[in-house]
Amino acid sequence: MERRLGVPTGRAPADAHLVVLEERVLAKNDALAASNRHRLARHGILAVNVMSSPGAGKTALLERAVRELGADWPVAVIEGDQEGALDADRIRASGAPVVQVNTGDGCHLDAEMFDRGLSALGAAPGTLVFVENVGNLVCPALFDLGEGARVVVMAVTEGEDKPVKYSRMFASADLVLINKCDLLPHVDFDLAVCERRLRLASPRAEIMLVSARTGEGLAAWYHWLRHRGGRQARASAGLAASHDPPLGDATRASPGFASAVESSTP
Ligand SMILES: Nc1nc2c(ncn2[C@@H]2O[C@H](COP(=O)(O)OP(=O)(O)OP(=O)(O)O)[C@@H](O)[C@H]2O)c(=O)[nH]1
Ligand SMILES: [Mg+2]
Repeated sequence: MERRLGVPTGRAPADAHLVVLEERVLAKNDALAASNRHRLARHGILAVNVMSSPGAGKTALLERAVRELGADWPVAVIEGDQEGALDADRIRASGAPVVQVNTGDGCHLDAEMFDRGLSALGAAPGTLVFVENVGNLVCPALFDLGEGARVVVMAVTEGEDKPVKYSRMFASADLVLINKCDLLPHVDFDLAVCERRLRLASPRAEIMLVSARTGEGLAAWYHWLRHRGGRQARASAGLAASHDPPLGDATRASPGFASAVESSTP
């Protein structure tokens, strides 16, 4: 795959203000993402890439999902942060196996980091794997990990303009969760305007209003996940996972396990 990147320069020719660079960097990522997707399908693992700006509530939503889905569906998490393991600690405390991937200078997870995270996680077939991407609404939109679903979280505290300003992120979503709805009475947020803008930015995404604090709307999000998980399981049923190498060291995938995968990105 080829993508084009417009880069402003100080010495553009008279007839152009942009030099168009043909970017093939992402081609390698896309090939590895396709391999990840195939591998996950063969193992009936649903991987959900959760993206948002910093603080929209990704970890809070995942903490609840671990507790509320984990009783009858194995849940594991790959945490992406530039540094530290605070979110991994929170997920571990909620009872799920977790791997922390630190991206260093990088502002997103890529397919190679996801691949390494999966191997370290050693998730059993049928597991629901959440990937909490690095908090920002720009770079993660560009990088396919090979996930089965992309979920974008936005909070009512961020304003209803985000789908317009970061349309690429919202266009890539299968589902948009509008979080912190418990704060609606206290903020200047026009839900109708936001939904109209979301519809334009991501016509195919489902939209759900939720609160990780009160639990409002979460049943619909869990229903959506179960539907996706069932679809993944049916798709993998005809594939012979037994001939695949295991996803990693499954003996390490016990609740509470955390490991750090350091990644250096250019
Ligand atoms: N009132 C309210 N607060 C929430 C809700 N969800 C999350 N928060 C709070 O928002 C803050 C940020 O939540 P996190 O879950 O850490 O956000 P995040 O998206 O994981 O942040 P990064 O990992 O830094 O990108 C915390 O103080 C949460 O308690 C919610 O639904 N309602
Ligand atoms: Mg977080």
